[in-house]
Amino acid sequence: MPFYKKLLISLVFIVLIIIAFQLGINTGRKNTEIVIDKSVCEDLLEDDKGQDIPECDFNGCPEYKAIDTDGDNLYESVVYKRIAMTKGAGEVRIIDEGKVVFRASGAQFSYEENKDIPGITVNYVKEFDDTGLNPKTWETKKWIYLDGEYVLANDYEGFCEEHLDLDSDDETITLLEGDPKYPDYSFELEASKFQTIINKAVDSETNFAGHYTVATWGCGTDCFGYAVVDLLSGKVVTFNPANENYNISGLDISGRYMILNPVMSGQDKKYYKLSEYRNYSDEIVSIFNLVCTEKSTKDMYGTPE
Ligand SMILES: [Ca+2]
Ligand SMILES: [Ca+2]
Repeated sequence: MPFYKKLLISLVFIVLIIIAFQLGINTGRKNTEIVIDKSVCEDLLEDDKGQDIPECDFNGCPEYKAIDTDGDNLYESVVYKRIAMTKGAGEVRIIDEGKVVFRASGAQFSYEENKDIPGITVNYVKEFDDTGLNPKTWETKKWIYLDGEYVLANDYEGFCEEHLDLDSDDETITLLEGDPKYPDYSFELEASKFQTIINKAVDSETNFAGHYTVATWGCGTDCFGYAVVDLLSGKVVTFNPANENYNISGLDISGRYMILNPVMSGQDKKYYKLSEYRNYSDEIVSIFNLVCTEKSTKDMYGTPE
């Protein structure tokens, strides 16, 4: 038999083996297929916040990421685990100080860190077509960390007020006693351009969260910049030179929230919170975070006629 014929026969043989092998695997897979309970997609946050930390199994090993999902400047462990071989079913859990504090799962599941606010965003298939194989509709859910729990962000007006404790006097607030400290502008280079305005605000008195002052300046129509200064330490906690189409409200000496009100509907109304914690050297560290947003439905100047 000529060599090329032998080669051809061998090749055909190899191809047959591969096909047979593939068929075998597929049949095997069918038998071990895990059916995804689609109801988990409807209510992503399960009631039993089980303490189980995922382990390696038949579907693979968990993947860990360190992300600050609650805005406390410490990392939580975000664990992604494939929960079935089919339809890309996966689950994500947030583990904070050894406890599972959040779980979400679904088909074709993926997650990402929220870019603007502490929390997590998940994407998954909401519905499959009639064959049950092809995605028909997708859903994205943005969870934000608010007052100790992960809540689903909704864009209705009043959402933030519902979830934040805006009115009550905060007993953890320390009032400034004695003279305020001025910022050392050799460390606060950006803010140094506005030092005349900032120093004037430091002079005038504390207007925010007990021992802070918020200095503001204009930058055009419906535009303002601000700096938050800790009068105990002289530190500039945050500095933002220009916010276009916003004005400021909510500043209170006995409150920790600052609100940025949009001028136009469709913009986000933003709630910032000033929190404090003690670091390992027992120093007070101040953090100023965006903690809640909601879509504004009103134009500040009314709808143009
Ligand atoms: Ca954290
Ligand atoms: Ca934490």
